[in-house]
Formats: sequence, structure tokens, C-alpha cells
Amino acid sequence: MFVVATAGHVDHGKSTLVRALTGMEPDRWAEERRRGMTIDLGFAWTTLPSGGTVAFVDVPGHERFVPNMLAGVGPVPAALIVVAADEGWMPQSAEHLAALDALGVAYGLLVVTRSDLADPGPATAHAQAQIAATSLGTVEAVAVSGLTGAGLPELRTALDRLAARLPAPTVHDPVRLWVDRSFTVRGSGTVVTGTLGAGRLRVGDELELAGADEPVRVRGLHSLGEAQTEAAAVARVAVNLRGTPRDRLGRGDALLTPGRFHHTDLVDVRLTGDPAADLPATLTLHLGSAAVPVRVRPLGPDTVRLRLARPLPLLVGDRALLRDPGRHHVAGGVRVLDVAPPPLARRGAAVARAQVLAELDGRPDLVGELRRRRLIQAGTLIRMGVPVHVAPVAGDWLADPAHWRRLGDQVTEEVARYARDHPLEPGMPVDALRQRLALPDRVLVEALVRPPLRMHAGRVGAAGADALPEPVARAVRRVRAEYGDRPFRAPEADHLVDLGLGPREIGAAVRAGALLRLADNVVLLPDALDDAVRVLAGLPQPFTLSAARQALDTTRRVAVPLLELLDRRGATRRLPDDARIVVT
Ligand SMILES: Nc1nc2c(ncn2[C@@H]2O[C@H](COP(=O)(O)OP(=O)(O)OP(=O)(O)O)[C@@H](O)[C@H]2O)c(=O)[nH]1
Ligand SMILES: [Mg+2]
Repeated sequence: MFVVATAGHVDHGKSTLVRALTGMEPDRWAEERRRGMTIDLGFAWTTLPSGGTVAFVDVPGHERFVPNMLAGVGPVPAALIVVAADEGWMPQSAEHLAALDALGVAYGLLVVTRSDLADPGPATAHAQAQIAATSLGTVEAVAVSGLTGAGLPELRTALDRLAARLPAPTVHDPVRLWVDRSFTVRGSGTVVTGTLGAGRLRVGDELELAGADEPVRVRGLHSLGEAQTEAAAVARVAVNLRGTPRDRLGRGDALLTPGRFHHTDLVDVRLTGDPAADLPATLTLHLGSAAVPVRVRPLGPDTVRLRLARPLPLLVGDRALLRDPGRHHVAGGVRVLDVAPPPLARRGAAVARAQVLAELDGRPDLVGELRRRRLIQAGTLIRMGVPVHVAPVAGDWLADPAHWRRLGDQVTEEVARYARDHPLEPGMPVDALRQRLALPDRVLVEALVRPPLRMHAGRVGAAGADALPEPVARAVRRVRAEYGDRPFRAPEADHLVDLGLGPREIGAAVRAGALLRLADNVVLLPDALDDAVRVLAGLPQPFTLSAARQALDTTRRVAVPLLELLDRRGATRRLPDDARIVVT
């Protein structure tokens, strides 16, 4: 199926043409038929000579209903520009063409209707010249009469040729179905319709709806009046969302593949076409079927920041148009450059931002995004419309390679500085490092630690830093030199201080296993335990505390806690009479 929207001035014969081609009535409302004028969008379809199907979105031509017209053409990439032979090019011919141009519509046909009333030649020539200056370029022209049917066979074959030129739909892309109509069907509940431009919908699918806490579920699917279990782009679809109240959604809402779109109310865009120098400060942004008031902040010569009155699921590269509703005037097209732009708080930030935007063209650019954002989660970029084809550095995180190298260097520097400032600690706590580097996630710190640094017990230090800080190592060497040949004599408290072992140093040495703490201020070299067991095993068993003290050549100050430690470790056992035996 391919979908084409009509465009053109009021009364030029758009609906008559659609009716003549399809046999269906595009003017759905009694009021439209009574007034002989289209007010809202109409939908009809037919089979072409090739066997393919074309669906029409018929739009109103009256200037009052341009917002409805825009909701119809927004999601449709091809247009049938209708001009009456007897009236020729008129104001809404121009406004509709400007809208198509702003949206970047590149495929279309010119249909000169009412050619039974006047020679279609002049209207054709004039319209073709106008159209050639837009995104549509040179288009094929067909003269018809909706009344007599003249030219309709030629138009059908021209539609087939147009269909053949359209790019293949991207059925694997996520779904963003802009709702153009919503209504209630008795017994089924809420139904919405739209033009599925990309992706695939199936009955049972869960979809995201902006502002809804819960996903909505596709209960039923129709395309061109027939129930379907699945619909692939491009297609006109009617989606039954039983369980979703009718007032929850309407024209301008979008049904989305969950988690694949970023809802934003702040975008930086490039103005396309011939942007007016004095753009009003408030305009309406039309994108898809949505129309949202925006505040315009100029940045560069052709770039502006838009603050949307409500968030929309926008992607980098989206085309949209700005319109001045008061002046019935398409103010210009926009191309979305950035859907998550940085705040402009600092002085000079706007100027700097304009320079960045001058380099962007709305084509998703992974390398550029990484350079600008430095660190970002892959999912976040994908939701902005930037495909990701590089491996993450950690978890879901992507990094700009140069930034990542700088962070690696900073880790080395910060850890070295920390070691200087905290010589007794076995490395820098991971979280302190994360904060110093202002990293958003701990996994990034972990990924940045490379040899000779290593992570141990929640800290980052030089390999072996958890073994012994240098000042402590020096003190322990002195203990070993003085006490190596009398291993059960513990240095007195004041001598410990002389040796450079205050409470913090003792703590560090004990954590590192370089000293053995028996009690406060009672420390031995760690090999003393095994030595003690060997000496005690040589005594007649059981042995008393006093016998142990003499054999070990030490004092009660050491012997009492040492034996208690050996008891706890199961090397000795204390008997009811307080004598002990060595457990073999
Ligand atoms: N003679 C003649 N009259 C036509 C032809 N096409 C449309 N008309 C008449 O022109 C008037 C307007 O036709 P519509 O089809 O409603 O025009 P429209 O472009 O859909 O108008 P809007 O939807 O209001 O913008 C009607 O009275 C039609 O009968 C044609 O090819 N020949
Ligand atoms: Mg009409």
C-alpha cells in the first residue's frame, strides 16, 4: 500500500477527485456534505492498474482548516497537488505547497482538475513552476475532470509510477504512529487511526503512549476496513485500544514502540527554506499529526531553540514546520538537530551553542554525539534517533574515545594524589573516585581501572597497595630488626611510637597482615603464632600459663592474650583447671 495526501486550494476538486478514483466518500461529516466543503481529514482507497493499493488522505483546502490539513500531510511522504484549471494557482495552493516544502515532502503529482471548464495548460505551467522550486522538484502533471472522468485512467497509471518511486518502507524501525482520528466503537472501545510510516504493528503489541503510566495494548487492528492480525508500513491503520479511555488520546498523540523514543519539550532546530529574519517569539510547531505552541529563541543565523508547550517524541532529523496561526502563514520548515540540548545558563553559552549547531545537519551522527556528550548510554542515543554501532565501554555506556583516554589518565592521577594524602589507606574508595571524576555510574570507574592499578575491596590502588603503605612498611622492618630474635617480646606502648607506629599505622599494618594485634598496644610479628605453637608443643602437657610464659621468654602482658588467641584459633585448649594442652 502507499499513502498519498491531497493538497490544494478550497473547492479545487480534491474530494471530487478522490471520490471519482475510489468510489468512496472522503467527506465523512454531514456538515461537510451540506456545505460542499471538506472540514476535516477524509480517508479512501482503491486498487491501481498494477494491482497495488493507494490510500488517500483527503485534506480541507479552506484556510481556516489548515491545521487539519497539516495533521493529514504530516505523517505522509507523498502528495497529490490539486489545482483547478479554471481558477489556477490560489493562496492555499501556495500555503499547502509551502507546508509540503517545509516538511521536505519529495514525492508528488500535479493534478489539474476541472479541466472540462477551462484549458488546463496555463494552470499546469504555473503550478509546475511553483512546485519545481520546492522539495518536490519537477513533478508529473495530469489533467483530469472529476465530473466527466476524463484523464482518470492516466492519473491511475501516474499514481502507479509515483508508488514505484517511493523508497521502500523501513519495517524494522520502531513504530511512531501519529494519531489523526480517535473514536469509540460500541463493543470494542477506543479506536485510533493513523498512517503507519515505519515499523510493524501486531494484535497483542504493547505500545507506549506519552503521559500514560501503563503501556496500552493493541486489541484489534484494521487496515482499509479489514481486520488484520498484523500491519506493516506503509499502511493506513485503525488500532483498537480497548481499555484505554477515549479521552486519553486524540489527534497529535503518538503510539510508540516502548522505550524507543525520547519525549522532549526542548529542541534545537535548523530553519529550512528562507527563514524570516524577524521570526515571531511564539509559533505553532506542526510535526506528524501534532500541533504544539512553541517559544522561539534565536541562536544562529538559521538555528533556533524551541520550547514546546508539551513534550513530543522527537528524533534527530525530524522535519516539521512552524506556522503563525494568527497570520495564516507557514513561517518555515525546521529540521531537528538536537532533542536533548544543553541548558544555556552561562554567559556566552548561546553563542557557543550556535557554533555547535552550525556544524550539524540533522543527520544522526554517532561520532559527533559522542564527542559532544562525551559519555552517554546507548539506549539514550537510540531514543534520540541516533543508531549505535560501537561497543560500550562499560555497561550500556558509550564514550568519546579521547575523553575516555583522558579519564584513564585522571584515574591514575587521582589515585596517586589520594595515596599521597592518605598514605595509610589501601587505595582510593571507588565512590570517592567516581565523584572526583564526576562520573555518573560506578561501572565506569571500574572499567577505567587498568594495571598497574587494581580494584580491591571497594578501593582503587596500585597493585599491592593494600599490602603495606611505605611508612608502615618501614616501621614494620624496624620491629623485625629489633624483635626478630625474641619474637614474643612485644614493644612497649611508648616504644611503638618511637618506631613510628601510632594507632593508625598499627591499624594499617594489621589490615595488611604485617603485624599481629593481641590487644591494644600489644603487637607481635605475624609468624609469632606458629612459632608459639611449636614452643608450647615441646612442653610437658598440659602446661600452665606460667610455664608457657617462661618457655616463650615473655611477660604476662603478651602471654595471656597470646594463649587466648591460640585457644580461639583451636591451636590450644584450656582445661577446667586453667592448664592448657596443644591440640594436635
Ligand atoms: N466541472 C467540474 N466541477 C468540479 C470538478 N471537480 C470538482 N468540481 C466541483 O467543484 C466543487 C468543489 O469540489 P470539491 O471536490 O468539494 O473541492 P475540494 O477541493 O475538495 O474542496 P475543499 O475540500 O473544501 O478544499 C464541487 O461543486 C464540485 O462538484 C471537475 O473536474 N469539473
Ligand atoms: Mg474536499
